[in-house]
Amino acid sequence: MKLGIVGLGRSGKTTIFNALTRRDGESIPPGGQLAPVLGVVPVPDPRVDWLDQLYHGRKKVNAQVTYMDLQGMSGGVESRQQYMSMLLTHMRPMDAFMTVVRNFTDTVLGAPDPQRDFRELQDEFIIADLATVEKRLEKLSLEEKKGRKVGVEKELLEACARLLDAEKPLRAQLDLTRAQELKGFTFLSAKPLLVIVNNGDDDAALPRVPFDYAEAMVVRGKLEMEMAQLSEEEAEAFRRDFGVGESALDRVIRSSYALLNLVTFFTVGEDEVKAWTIPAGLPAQEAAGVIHSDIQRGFIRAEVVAYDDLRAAGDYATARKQGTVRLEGKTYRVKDGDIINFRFNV
Ligand SMILES: Nc1nc2c(ncn2[C@@H]2O[C@H](COP(=O)(O)OP(=O)(O)O)[C@@H](O)[C@H]2O)c(=O)[nH]1
Ligand SMILES: [Mg+2]
Repeated sequence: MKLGIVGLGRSGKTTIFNALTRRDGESIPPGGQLAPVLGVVPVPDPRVDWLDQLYHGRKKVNAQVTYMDLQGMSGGVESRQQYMSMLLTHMRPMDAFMTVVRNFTDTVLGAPDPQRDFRELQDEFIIADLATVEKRLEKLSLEEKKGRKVGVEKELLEACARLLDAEKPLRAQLDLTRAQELKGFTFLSAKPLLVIVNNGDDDAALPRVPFDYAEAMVVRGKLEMEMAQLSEEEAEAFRRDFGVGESALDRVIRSSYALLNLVTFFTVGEDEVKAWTIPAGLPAQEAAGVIHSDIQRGFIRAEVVAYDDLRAAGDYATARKQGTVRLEGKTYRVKDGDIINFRFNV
């Protein structure tokens, strides 16, 4: 899963990136240009830990999340134009965006207004998409004049334009951009959006303002970054003192899975216990393809046991005796927590 961290200058993007990826400082590329910085973190999952204990001696491979931040203007406010053009270039391949909005008083920018900042960024995405749509529509009407049939794509794009003209993100009507004819576009305002409200150190409340067509959660960025630098025990004490429950990393990842409608399944191989991330409802044969195209092509059956059933049984042999290990076919929809042994033939 790839999450792009976006937001206005000094909203705390780099601070939150550092908290999530346990880094300190900012990467300053030569020439003072903005550059994408990637951080890869394992998805914390107690189920992988338990499986790892059951099958000890094997390698434990958690699912991974990649975060992207644009860095290079430490402490300064990036020029809006430069930032947006970098964002368009680098953020398009991301699965979803995390928009950081400032909700603390800044020494340079003053009092916060999270709703205004959110709206401003949302508008940038809407304007960028509108430009894409209009350019394509112009091209299509030229082709139409030459006699090509452009009907469905044109209608869909016109519907997009109406939505965007009304200052609504394409997320507001997802079936539009999911249509086959529009698959080739990567519209920014169609990507799922998690709003990270970056609060000051002593405020844990979510501001009571609407963030249209997005999910919102509070992260105390500076506090979390400081915590991420501590040892496990120190962080525990710190969390208690500040009334912080789960770490931001855990909460952000969980919200992102929910937002993107993702689930995790597990495989136990000869040498490793591994977690895989897939869209909810994916058929078993396609889930197999996430591991290897050979397994998808030569798919015969999936031997499946639910994590909770295996956990209750204690081990695989007992689960089998209890009848909770099942054989499933190609179209079985993989569920969160399934432990799967694919049988295939190539
Ligand atoms: N008080 C406070 N300051 C923060 C918080 N998060 C970031 N800052 C400060 O705001 C400034 C900009 O943060 P930075 O992460 O560089 O923002 P970016 O431009 O969005 O990457 C820095 O001086 C941070 O120390 C926070 O949660 N609380
Ligand atoms: Mg930054």
